[in-house]
Amino acid sequence: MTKILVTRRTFPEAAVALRASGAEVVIWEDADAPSQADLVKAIADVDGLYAHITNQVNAEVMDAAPNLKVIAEFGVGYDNIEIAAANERGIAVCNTPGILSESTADEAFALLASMARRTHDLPAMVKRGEWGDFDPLGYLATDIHHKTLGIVGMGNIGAEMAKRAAGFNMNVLYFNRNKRDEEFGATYVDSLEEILERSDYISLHNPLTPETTNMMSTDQFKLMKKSAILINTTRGPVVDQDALYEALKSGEIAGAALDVTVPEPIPADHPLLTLDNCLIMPHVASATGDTRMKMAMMSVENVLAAVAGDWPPYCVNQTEIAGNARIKS
Ligand code: 8YV
Repeated sequence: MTKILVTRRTFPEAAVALRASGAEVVIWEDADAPSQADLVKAIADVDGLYAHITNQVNAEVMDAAPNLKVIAEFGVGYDNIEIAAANERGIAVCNTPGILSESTADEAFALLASMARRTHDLPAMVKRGEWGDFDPLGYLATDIHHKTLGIVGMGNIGAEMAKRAAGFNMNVLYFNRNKRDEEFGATYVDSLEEILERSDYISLHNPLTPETTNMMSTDQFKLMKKSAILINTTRGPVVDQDALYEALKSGEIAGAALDVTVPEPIPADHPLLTLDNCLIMPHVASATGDTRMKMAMMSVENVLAAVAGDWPPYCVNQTEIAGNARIKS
């Protein structure tokens, strides 16, 4: 009998759809993710894995599952999956592109607005009874309108961020590996250095790769304006956090809002959490009820197609495994 493993709890609708296929469906119902050892044990006779960011799906996990045909990631980023190992073994890897772009850009823009207009720190002062008595020079914020937003990585999420910024009358620049032809209302600049120098806000939207690991470090913070604010909703390791702490503490840049950190969860005693000019969220950019439901149903679609022997609709390595795919009988 076909077996599907879901590594975290999911929406009842997703569970029902999986079970309606007739497959045996095992859902990891604990509030906590399985440990790597638990995953290796649970995956032994599994055909389809519905995976989450909380586990590394590496060669060891794949080798524990000789029948595994598909890894369907709940999310657009799949840097927790060892793609080369999946390619070697002919295992399809899928993700959930497109549907979470708007929610993610909503959160990125909310973080930008929060840092700009100080909704991240002033409410705490009010709670302490520090109203400020309309001091004309007190509690000054930074404008959003007519400031320059630099978008690093112009994929679907970056494009949604550009649309939001246009609605706020911002000037929008973008830097991407390739200049894109579409009209984003954004101006292409051809180096990371230039976009860092020219922007009041930098929002990161590029995937985590060996090239983008620690892409933002001491030298990059030095290039940014001292008044600039960094927004990171992509992956924690894109930012060198030690360098960020120094840059925020010394005033090299004015602020940072991070949805993603290293590690996740960030420990409660992490130095970044001591800074008033740093806002940290618990990796929730896609976490609205509607979007998470769409992500779950897309993951179900991917896993069910593959265990039935069809190419899953959102396969990221179809070309790479075309010759040795396990989903073709
Ligand atoms: C999710 C994400 O929060 O899609 C991604 O790449 O990081 C987020 O949407 C994450 O995958 C939750 O499992």
